[in-house]
Amino acid sequence: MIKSRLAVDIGASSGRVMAGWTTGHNLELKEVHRFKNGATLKEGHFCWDIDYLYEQIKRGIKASVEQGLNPTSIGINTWAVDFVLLDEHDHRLTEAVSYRDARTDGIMEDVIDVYGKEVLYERTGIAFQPFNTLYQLLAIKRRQPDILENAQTFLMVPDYLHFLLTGKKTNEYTNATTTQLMNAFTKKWDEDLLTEMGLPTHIFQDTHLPGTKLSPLKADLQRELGVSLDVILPATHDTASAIAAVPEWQTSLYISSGTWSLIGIENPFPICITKAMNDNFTNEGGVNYRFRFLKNIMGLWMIQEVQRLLPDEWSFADLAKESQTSTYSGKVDVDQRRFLKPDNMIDEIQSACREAEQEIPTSPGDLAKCIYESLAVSYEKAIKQIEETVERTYEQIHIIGGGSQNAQLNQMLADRTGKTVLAGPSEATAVGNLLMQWIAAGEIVSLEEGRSMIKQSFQVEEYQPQRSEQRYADKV
Ligand code: LFR
Repeated sequence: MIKSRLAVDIGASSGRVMAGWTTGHNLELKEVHRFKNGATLKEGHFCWDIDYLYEQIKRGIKASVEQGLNPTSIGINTWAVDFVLLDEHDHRLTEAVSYRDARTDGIMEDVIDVYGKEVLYERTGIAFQPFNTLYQLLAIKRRQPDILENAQTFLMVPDYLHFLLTGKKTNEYTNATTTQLMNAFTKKWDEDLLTEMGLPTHIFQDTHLPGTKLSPLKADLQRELGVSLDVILPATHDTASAIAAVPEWQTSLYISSGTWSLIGIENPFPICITKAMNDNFTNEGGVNYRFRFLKNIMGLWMIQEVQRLLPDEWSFADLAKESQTSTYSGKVDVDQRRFLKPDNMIDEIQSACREAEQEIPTSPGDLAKCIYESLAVSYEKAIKQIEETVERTYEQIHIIGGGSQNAQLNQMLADRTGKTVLAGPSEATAVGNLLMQWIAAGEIVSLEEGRSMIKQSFQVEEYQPQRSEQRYADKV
């Protein structure tokens, strides 16, 4: 009889509940429920519908029971940085506002003016992104100080969903590091920093590591869902879970490819030198206290937005296919802030091309080609920065996540960099989430064992560079 564990993996555009189980040396995975996600405007702010997400999680649990998968534990991961604040009765004082909301506009710049970048980077190791939790909390402090005064509890999105399931409050470590409020060396909340920023220290919970058994489901939920499950903390930051599933951490660069492209390496310590700060690389906390030295690149968000705006229904596969025959050759700098939440992504790309006196992409194929090529240029630049910083070169790039299925982009990257590109598994985040549950339960002994089981259980496609003369050819 199968005994499974459930990974809830919620991304910016969709969520899924995946059941996983081990069979000897193999790992098995089955999708039991999939649902849409997205931020919508509520009283002038882009917010996630957290109650809807909670309902979808419950549906997924029910579906796994109905499908005879006998779930025994569950863990939730989502994107990073976003949170809710609770009052003394544990009622929400805030919506789960999206990191793409404009409430943080200008705040990071103000903080940098006052404190300088070095102080923050040397302590937290976290890259300067306008949407970091630090700036979101300061936005609340500036515009709604009463909310912060009444807040008793700070929970990040997966922490809050775990709280709804169990009644237990915790801040999971990997996600907490993305706030830019944790000290990368003590691996605890940086209370001095919080005080300097005028933020209350009492709202933060003790941090717990991935693999911690949080609690069984609340009794009323057990009755409602007809199952008793343990909640085991995975790496609740999706990128931390995804990278936990990359087998060759010492020999390979990785790209976690989804709404964002996260490109980097795994490291035993944070790299907080000036070059890394100037290149805007981050050092996010990973499983086993490893660090992800990586850069956020705008990612497939750009194509998701283009697809949403196109008058006809285009699948991502169709867009990729169409781009293959496109002769368009213009590129945009995808790392510009203008692409974070433009009113209209197609207009924004076209304006960027116009400003750079390039041909304007108009057809879906040209737009897709422009995005893929521009992403590949940005990947290549980030790879050079990593190799310069750590003073070594890497022979291969391992792409995981939904975007690893984009053969077009994978080949483009192999051709541009001259490196071998390995692609898959596309469900790395769910697998990494499950890995920490299996380790906590003693079904898998260590991260290393888990990673080698992943290697033999999931198919990985290989792309070899084909057009070497193109390497490092054009720059944006
Ligand atoms: C990817 C991700 C990135 C984070 C961004 C915003 O889904 O978690 O790691 O920088 O979303 O939270």
